[in-house]
Amino acid sequence: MLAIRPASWHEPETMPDRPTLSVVMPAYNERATIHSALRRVLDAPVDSIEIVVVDDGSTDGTRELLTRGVALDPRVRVILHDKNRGKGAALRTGFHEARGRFVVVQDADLEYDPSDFAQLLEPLIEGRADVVYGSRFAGGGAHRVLYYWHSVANQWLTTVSNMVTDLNLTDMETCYKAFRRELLDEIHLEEDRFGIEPEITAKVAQLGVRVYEVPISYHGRTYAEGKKIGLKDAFRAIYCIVRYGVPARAARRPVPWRPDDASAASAEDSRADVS
Ligand SMILES: Nc1nc2c(ncn2[C@@H]2O[C@H](COP(=O)(O)OP(=O)(O)OP(=O)(O)O)[C@@H](O)[C@H]2O)c(=O)[nH]1
Ligand SMILES: [Mg+2]
Repeated sequence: MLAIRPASWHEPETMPDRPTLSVVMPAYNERATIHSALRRVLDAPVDSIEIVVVDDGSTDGTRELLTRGVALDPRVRVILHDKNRGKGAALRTGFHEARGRFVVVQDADLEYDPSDFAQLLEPLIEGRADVVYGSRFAGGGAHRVLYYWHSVANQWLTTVSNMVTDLNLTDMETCYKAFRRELLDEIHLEEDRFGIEPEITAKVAQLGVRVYEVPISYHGRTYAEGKKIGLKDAFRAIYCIVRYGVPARAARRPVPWRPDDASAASAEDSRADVS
C-alpha cells in the first residue's frame, strides 16, 4: 500500500483544520468515471472536504488517471493497493486514513450522486444521528429503472439483515453510509469484499448507536457499463449477515443516552461548515 501524497496528512494531530467530511472512494477499474466522480464530490455543497481514494489494484488505467487532472487537487489523497483486495479491504484502508469529523463512502462509478451529501449529513450535523444510511428504496429522488430481480435481492437481503440486527432499514446494501469518525474506531472490520456491507451494519447495530436513513437518488449502471456485483456476492452477503449479525445481536449494547446540550453544541460547530 502506498500513499502518493502528502505524507504529513497521515497524522491527524498535525492537521489543526480537520475537514468536516472525509469521502472514502474505493476504486477498482473505474477509468471511465474516476475523474468525474472526484470532480462531483469536490463540487458537493460541503465547504471543508477531503477525498481519500483507494485504488484497489486497478489494471485499466485508473491508477494513471490518479496522477493527473482533478486527482492533483490538494483535497484529494490517493492510496494504492499493490493488488486487488476487494471493496471491504479498500474501505478499511480509507477509513484508517480519514481525518474528517464525518466519513462517507462514495463509490467511484457515480451510481450515487454527491449532491445528496447535504441530506445525508444533516442528521449527523444536527447531532441526532451517529450513522446515516442513504436509502434507494425510501422514496427519494430520481432513480434509473433497471434490473427487477436485482432490486428484489437487495430488499430481501435487507429484510434478512433486519431480522438479525433488529434495525428497520430499507437498504442495507447501500453505498451511502455516513458515520461520525470516532465511531469507526470502535468497529473492527474483517470482510475484504462486498460482505463488508452486512458486516458494517451488524457491527453498527451492536454498538446500539443512533441510526438514521434518508432517501437518495440512484443512477444504476448496466453490466455492459461495468456493473460487477453478482449472485455469488448475494450468497456471501447471507453468510455475512449470519456470521456477524448473530454474535453482534448477542453482544448488543443498549442505546446510549446523549444530553441535548452536547448535541446542540456540536451541531452549532458543524452547521457553519455545510451550506
Ligand atoms: N467490483 C469490485 N469493486 C471494487 C473492488 N475494490 C474496490 N471496488 C470499488 O467498490 C465500489 C463498488 O463496486 P461496484 O462493482 O460498483 O459494486 P456495487 O455498486 O455494489 O454493485 P454494482 O455497481 O451494482 O455492480 C466501486 O467504486 C468499485 O470500484 C473490487 O475488488 N471489486
Ligand atoms: Mg456500483
